Amino acid sequence: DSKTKEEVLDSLEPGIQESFIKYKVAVDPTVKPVKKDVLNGKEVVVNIKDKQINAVDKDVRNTGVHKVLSLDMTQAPRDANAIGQFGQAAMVPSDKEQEARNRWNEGHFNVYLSDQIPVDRAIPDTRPNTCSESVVHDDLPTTSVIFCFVDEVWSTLLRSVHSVLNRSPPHLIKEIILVDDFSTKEYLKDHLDVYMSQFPKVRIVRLQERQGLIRARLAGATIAKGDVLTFLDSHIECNVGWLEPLLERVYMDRRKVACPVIEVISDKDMSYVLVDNFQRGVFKWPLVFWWSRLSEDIIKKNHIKDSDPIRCPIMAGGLFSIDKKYFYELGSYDPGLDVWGGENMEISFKIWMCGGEIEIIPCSRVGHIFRAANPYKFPKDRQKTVERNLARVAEVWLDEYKDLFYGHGYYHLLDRSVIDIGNLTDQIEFRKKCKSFKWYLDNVYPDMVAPLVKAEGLVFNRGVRKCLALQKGSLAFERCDLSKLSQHFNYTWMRHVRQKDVCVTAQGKGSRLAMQPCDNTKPQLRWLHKDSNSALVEHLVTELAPQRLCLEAGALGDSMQLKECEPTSPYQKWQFTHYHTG
Ligand code: UD2
Ligand code: MN
Repeated sequence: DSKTKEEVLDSLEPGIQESFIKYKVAVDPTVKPVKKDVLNGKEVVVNIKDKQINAVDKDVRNTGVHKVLSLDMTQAPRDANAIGQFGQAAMVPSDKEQEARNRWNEGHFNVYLSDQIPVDRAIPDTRPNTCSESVVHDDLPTTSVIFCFVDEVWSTLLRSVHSVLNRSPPHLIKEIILVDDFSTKEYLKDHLDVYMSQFPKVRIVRLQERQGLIRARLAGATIAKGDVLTFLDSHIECNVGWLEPLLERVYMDRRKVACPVIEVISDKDMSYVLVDNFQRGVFKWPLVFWWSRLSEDIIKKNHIKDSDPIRCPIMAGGLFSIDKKYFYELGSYDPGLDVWGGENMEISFKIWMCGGEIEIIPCSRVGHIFRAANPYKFPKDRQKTVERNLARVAEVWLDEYKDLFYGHGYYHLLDRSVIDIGNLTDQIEFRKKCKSFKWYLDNVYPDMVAPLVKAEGLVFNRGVRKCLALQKGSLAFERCDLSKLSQHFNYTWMRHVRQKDVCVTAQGKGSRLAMQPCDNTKPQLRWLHKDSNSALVEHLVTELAPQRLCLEAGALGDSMQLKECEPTSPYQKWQFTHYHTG
């Protein structure tokens, strides 16, 4: 019985687009052994140039592999007329608009519509066509699916759980663990237990105080019995065949961490929206998660198919499968991260730098409601919480590159009397086993621009047409000479004008310049210097110097001091030899 997917879909009753079908093939003719390789201790046959892409265990090939065409397991016919059915956009009737508006804040999406849509609605199968060629092993590991939530909307929580139950092969689901991170909503108490008691695989864990998503995930992981941990947000819908391709990657190599493509469930009309292929998760400074599409050049040059796994420098955070033992070998998450944010950076750097890989698997797709705001309260200030988490990650993982993090608007985090980032001893100890951040940039995210300094070289003054030089510990002007190291300065992310470990400093108007040991926490050592065009060094506004002052060369070229800024004065224009953009 090997019908094509199209034939199967054609034969279905109207109104049922999905049904449980699994294709078994004795030997898949599309898999052509090319070379033998040893992956993870197993001998495998690799059928495509790159072993990353598709490998099938030799023995399993002979005994039978199956195509990932496991469609929806729900056999019951669906109400084709229900709103939002098949992932279509739903509309709020005009007499319900006020109600819909009122309920928006319960989840920061259209909660009214979500409640009208069947909890087991069908959604379009958005997998690339080439996914029907891919095969998975018959003996995949089992997984524990972990949802943690705080005050999640009832209908979205249920839809998330149903989508896992309905669209995953039962033998691969060890259990579904719901970790309630101290929700306050009544319906999440007794009701949830009663509702979920019809599904023996669902376990509910209740935290006795608010832990935040990081420690809530850890609480779920601790009790998980599956071979693999699969973390999901609590407002998602897993698409057909989502699980097998993730587990396949972990099976191929237990250090692979597999993420589905995250598709969009519209917060406004709840429609299921297909996303663009070839997206990677990356970061921008200061550690902001970002999507970046592979360039057409790279896709062409490497003959990347739309179903090929994509190496991913940073995971979005919410949805991934990881071998349970490997998760603990990695030291799991830093448990000192609070509530929300930064843990995706932490685990991503950790995975890559300590010997693993993160991949986005295009044949696995999960919809997620992206919300414009967090629908739950932060126990402390939201911004401070996230900044503190990021500072912990930067301190542990970024090495000398942490200046780029702080230098993108986070100078205030350097003052530890203002922000206590907590103890990092364990994290720093673990990190010693891993590769450097420079290695990560060079090998995992080479298109990232991360210059260690903003500008460097000679510091030329346009007025006196001379360069700064350090003579016996004090600053002077000299005829510019690139060969003289005493004329070389860096302009750093800390906004220091520095030579080795001494920094140019000034104390208020009219004061003479001096050199002081560099110290990242001292704001008075910072200078603002935009670029070579507006080339000008201004003293930062500080408590000592509330008015912004500019460094001016004396007309004779024998002195320099802080003066009121005059944007047109060439004596206040300073230019470094070389500027880095990034
Ligand atoms: C993204 C991730 C999210 C997480 C976050 C950074 C996706 C789709 N989502 O933001 O998983 O990595 O970035 O931290 O990649 N929750 C708790 N306790 C809390 C706060 C949240 O249990 O104190 C739950 C929440 O109910 C949800 C999950 O954690 O199920 C993620 O939170 P979110 O949906 O607000 O995060 P999101 O999607 O904005
Ligand atoms: Mn989310």
